[in-house]
Amino acid sequence: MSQSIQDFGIEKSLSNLGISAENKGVSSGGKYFANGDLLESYSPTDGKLIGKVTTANTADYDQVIETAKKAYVEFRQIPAPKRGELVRQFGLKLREYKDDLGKLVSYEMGKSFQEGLGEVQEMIDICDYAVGLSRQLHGYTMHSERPGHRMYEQYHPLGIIGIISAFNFPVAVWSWNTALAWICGNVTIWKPSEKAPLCGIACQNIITEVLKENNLPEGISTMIVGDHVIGDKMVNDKNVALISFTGSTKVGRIVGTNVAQRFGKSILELGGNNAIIFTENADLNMSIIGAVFGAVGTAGQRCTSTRRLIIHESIFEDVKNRLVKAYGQIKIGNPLDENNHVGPLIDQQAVQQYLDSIEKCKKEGGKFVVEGGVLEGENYESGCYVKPCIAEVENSYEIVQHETFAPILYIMKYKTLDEAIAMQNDVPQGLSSAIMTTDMRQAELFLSQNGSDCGIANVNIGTSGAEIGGAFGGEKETGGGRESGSDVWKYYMRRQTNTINYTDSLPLAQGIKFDL
Ligand code: UN1
Repeated sequence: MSQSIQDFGIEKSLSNLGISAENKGVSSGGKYFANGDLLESYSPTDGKLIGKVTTANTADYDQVIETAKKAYVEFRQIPAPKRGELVRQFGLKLREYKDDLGKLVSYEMGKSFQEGLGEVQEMIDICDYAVGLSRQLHGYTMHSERPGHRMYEQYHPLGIIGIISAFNFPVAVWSWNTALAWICGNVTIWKPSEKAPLCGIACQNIITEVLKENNLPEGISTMIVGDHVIGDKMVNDKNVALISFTGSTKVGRIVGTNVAQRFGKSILELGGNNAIIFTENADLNMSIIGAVFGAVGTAGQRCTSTRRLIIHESIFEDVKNRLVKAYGQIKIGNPLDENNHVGPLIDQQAVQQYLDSIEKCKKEGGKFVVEGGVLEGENYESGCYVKPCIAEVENSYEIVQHETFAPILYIMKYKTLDEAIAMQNDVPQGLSSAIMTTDMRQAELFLSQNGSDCGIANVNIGTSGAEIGGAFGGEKETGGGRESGSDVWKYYMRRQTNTINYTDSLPLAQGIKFDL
């Protein structure tokens, strides 16, 4: 019996979040406006139109920049702990809207409701983190080589921070950037994914409430739904001090180059090709759960999704059989229904890429031990539901070197741990990695300078599901950026070194004499 989407309360959530059938996609200065083309947002869950959004044209963009510039002059003068208070209140509002926003994420993007809630939880966590940090934007003091001199460093805001985010984390990535950017005294301009624009409008509505309640200018947080023309404008605009871009390596290469060209700053979060090494000492019960969640969670559309399993030859058959059994139990369907593990891919284009990758893999010699395919019939009308699949491959296959945003898991054998680590590292991307082992020598080798070359390296945990407190990001073609925890806040500020002479003479550094 097919359940209608109303049974999951989506209409009510949309109305609570201020989403209408027709929406304006630009919010700045306390009002919504937009004069560009019309964008329609369809749900991959049931193929239905959720709402329409008028996107920005270039004149709208210019207006957004002007509003943001004005707001910045005001906002940077508010003390950091007071800016933290804004973020604290935002975190409280997110708790109120958690259920509604989690549901919208699930409906518009297709991840399971549980994962939608998890994403909003990441937003709440980064707010809590940023509130504490707003009293800890520490700089060093140093001993000067000159007598009667004091030397220290301080951090100032950068200005306007541009955030261009992807469909797969349609709300959390914005908040990782904004929560830190705001406590640091910056204002933000967000271009949400064109594949999840209503999530953008919902978030903007929530922060607008907080800004209004505190009588703060809305230019602190502006949003602009637009296509690549607007993206290009942001990237090439010297008014935008830092661009935080999440997306493909292909687009990230262009973004990084263009921002560098104008000496802007960038944070790039690009593709991953994440592997888990299963050693002969792995605790298989927990390892299988980690691998399966990593591979099929968010239908394989996380940057951190597990794409490769590198398995010791002595346990290869056992692991393969357990995986086949586990995949047999996966329920695919409406992500709002909590009985299902896996929802749809984002759209038909993603389905085509999934099918093309399977085809390529087969051509290169891949042997599918769990077959893929597109689900059809009742409950799958959107045409975006696909079967998570597993292929036995060689790491060197061209398709294995490539990130496909879909639930395709590649498995391969190794003999020695050195060989496994070399395979793990032998891809262009460097985001996340993991080893499953109960042997501390193996674990420590994996974490050493001779081990994983990724930004994230885990032991006895899968590749996805990183916590807010750590720096998130990766090396090589993943782009080198870091977001959220640790000392990542420094990316959003400019460092200034100050030397103060409190004597009545002017000794020069390096012992230089300059007498007049
Ligand atoms: C992403 O896929 O772009 O580690 C981010 C995770 C999440 C973030 C993923 N915390 O899986």
